[in-house]
Amino acid sequence: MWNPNHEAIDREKLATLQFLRLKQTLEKVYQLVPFYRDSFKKFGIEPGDIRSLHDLQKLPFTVKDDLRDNFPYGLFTVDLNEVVRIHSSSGTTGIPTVVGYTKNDLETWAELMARTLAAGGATRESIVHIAYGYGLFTGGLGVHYGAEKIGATVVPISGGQTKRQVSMMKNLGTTLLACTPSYALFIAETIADMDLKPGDLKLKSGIFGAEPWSENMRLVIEEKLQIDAFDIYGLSEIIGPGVSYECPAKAGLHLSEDHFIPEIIDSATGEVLPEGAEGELVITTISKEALPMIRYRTRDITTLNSEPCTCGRTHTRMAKVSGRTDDMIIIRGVNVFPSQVESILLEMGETEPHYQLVINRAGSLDNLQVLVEVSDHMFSDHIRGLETLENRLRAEIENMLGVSVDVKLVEPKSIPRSEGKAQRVIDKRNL
Ligand code: DLL
Repeated sequence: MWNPNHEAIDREKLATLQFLRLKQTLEKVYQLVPFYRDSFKKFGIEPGDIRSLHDLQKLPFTVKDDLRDNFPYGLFTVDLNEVVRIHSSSGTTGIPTVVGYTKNDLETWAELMARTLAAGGATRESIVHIAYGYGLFTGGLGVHYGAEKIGATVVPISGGQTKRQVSMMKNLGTTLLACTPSYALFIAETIADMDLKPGDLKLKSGIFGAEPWSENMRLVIEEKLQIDAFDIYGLSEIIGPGVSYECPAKAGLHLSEDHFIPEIIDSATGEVLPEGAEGELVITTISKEALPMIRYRTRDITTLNSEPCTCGRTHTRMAKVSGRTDDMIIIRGVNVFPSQVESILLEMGETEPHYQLVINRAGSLDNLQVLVEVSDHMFSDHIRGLETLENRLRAEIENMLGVSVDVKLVEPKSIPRSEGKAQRVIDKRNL
């Protein structure tokens, strides 16, 4: 554990610390950010009305559009002179959102990433290969500062040139890989293409995140790379990676509650749900200086569990994110998440772990097609076998999801590989 004093803090002490930090944050945003002052006033509330952690529920939510409306610096609580770093979130449409960090924010971020890396097996002896993108995306630099804080040896390679990445890992004796889970799969495939075996590398573990990946995908990555694979979660608006991370128990991601207060809400009504219920994760930051966020709606779907963990950390655990409220595909009234399809495909284990969902509209009916790759051997030898497999996959997916789908087995390597976040869904209805 990187910081037992905080990661294994007594939960009563934690609540006291959280309340203190929450009060300070609320006073600050109320005084310094017109947006917060106005939205609190609309709710008829002042920071002084928040008398317990439970009262947090009385405050209004903040959403991504609020950042866009106040672009670029409108929600900052400090003078720009105090801001030493800008990142930008990876949103695909409209005005981007920018986030800022003071010197202390960068220090907090490095601390949180040191916790994340240590939980994923990093020590001073580790050689950490960072294949998350460097730049405005928070993945590369976020992991970088945490790894340096631990004293590990950092290889800041960023994404791309995958064969070169493999050679570097082999030659440098890399022990820990940091990238998206989809890129980890691509790296595993490239290792095989180069006639190497996982055993030719010294990799021991990987910290993978920035996109949803199923439990079955973990097993595939662990098997193909012969490593221990850990899930790490975060979002730019809150700080970047480092919001929550898996420990060796791999029974949920510990969310650093000394810096963030999580809630789960019903995304349709906004109502706060009891512990254990699945819903949208909402986060309030309680230590951020440049850009505090009050009840930020992440759109990520998960559950919370504050029962003690076998690892000794006391911070609440969030379940692996199953998807985003805005990634949910509604096919003829049935809600489908790409990760559910992924889980079924990998569970059956007869295809390659590369897939894409394509949605078309024929007349007024939506049609979901699942493209999934098969092995070279299967594709060239067994036309009849392919049809039978397509039928079996279709039956299994339909049975689990309760909606009819088309399954199309496609040639090896025909689905684009990603170096960052994979594009799992192609929605042709809006084109
Ligand atoms: O993806 C930060 C990050 C970098 C996290 C590297 C982990 C590793 P954004 O680009 O702002 O930030 O995207 C945030 O990505 O709201 C989730 O929908 C998704 N996401 C991030 N981590 C996970 C994860 C970074 N472990 C958005 N599982 C979030 C599922 C994830 N989804």
